[in-house]
Amino acid sequence: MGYLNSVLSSGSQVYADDVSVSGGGISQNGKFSYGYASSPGKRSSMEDFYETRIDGVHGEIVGLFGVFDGHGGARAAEYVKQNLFNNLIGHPKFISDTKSAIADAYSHTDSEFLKLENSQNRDAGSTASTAILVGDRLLVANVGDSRAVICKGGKAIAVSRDHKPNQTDERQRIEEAGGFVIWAGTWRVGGVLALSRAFGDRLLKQYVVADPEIQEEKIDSSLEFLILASDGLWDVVTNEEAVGMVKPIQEPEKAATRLMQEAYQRGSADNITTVVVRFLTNQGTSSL
Ligand SMILES: *[C@@H]1O[C@H](CO)[C@@H](O)[C@H](O)[C@H]1NC(C)=O
Ligand SMILES: CC(=O)N[C@H]1CO[C@H](CO)[C@@H](O)[C@@H]1O
Repeated sequence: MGYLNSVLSSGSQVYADDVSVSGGGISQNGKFSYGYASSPGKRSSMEDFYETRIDGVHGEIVGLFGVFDGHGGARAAEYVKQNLFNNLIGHPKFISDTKSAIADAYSHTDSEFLKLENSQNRDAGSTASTAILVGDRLLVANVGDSRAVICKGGKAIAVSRDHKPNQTDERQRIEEAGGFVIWAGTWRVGGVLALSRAFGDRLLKQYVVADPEIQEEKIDSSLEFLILASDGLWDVVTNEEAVGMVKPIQEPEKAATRLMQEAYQRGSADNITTVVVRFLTNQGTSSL
């Protein structure tokens, strides 16, 4: 009995390590480094996706980072990963009016995905939490509850809002569109979905919109790093705890892995995906 227990428990540890992935890199201009870690957690199928990308757009180096947490299957999250940033980079106003380009790219990606879903009579959905770095601007956009948190001036600050159906303005928007929010284990749109905004969700689309909320931060020496993560992290780790764990770890891949492992050890039963971006703008210049 004792032997079997110890084999089983060490087995589940190994399992987490076996299937988890991590990686990272640094921008060519040395302005930021990034890392990611992703694990399907204690269940067996993976519905979290992420994208980390550095690209040149009209001569500017741009960073694009995203976490996409699927529900009702992995299709929506995978589709958004594959298409959202291409649609955004290809937008004619990407540099001149980045915020409206982001809103357009979200809406265009959602309608293209819904066309596929309609034709196949399917109904998957996904959150998206994205961070775009252009020049000295950080633009964070999201639908759903994959939260973005920054460390600025040493403090943890959420730079996205979780889109939950029982938030007063979200509930009002849903009810004005003819929908309803009821308690079914948690607050749910139409008694079904525990998110008030998402990609996909064809059958609830009138209420569950893909309009992102966008927040902007200046990238200056007070901005240390950014964390994007699926609720597999945020269900068991507070914003302050996450920032405290990342702070002493210079290498973003190690920091992202540390967050993922902590969530796993605290028993998170969900897919866990974390992305950490460290801003290097003024590193090493403080002594000049
Ligand atoms: C929404 O419901 C959750 C419980 O599911 C609760 O913790 C939270 O405070 C509620 N938020 C609002 C704005 O009512
Ligand atoms: C391995 C794992 O936890 N998979 C889960 C990922 O998330 C989706 C939706 O929350 C679940 O249905 C999977 O079981």
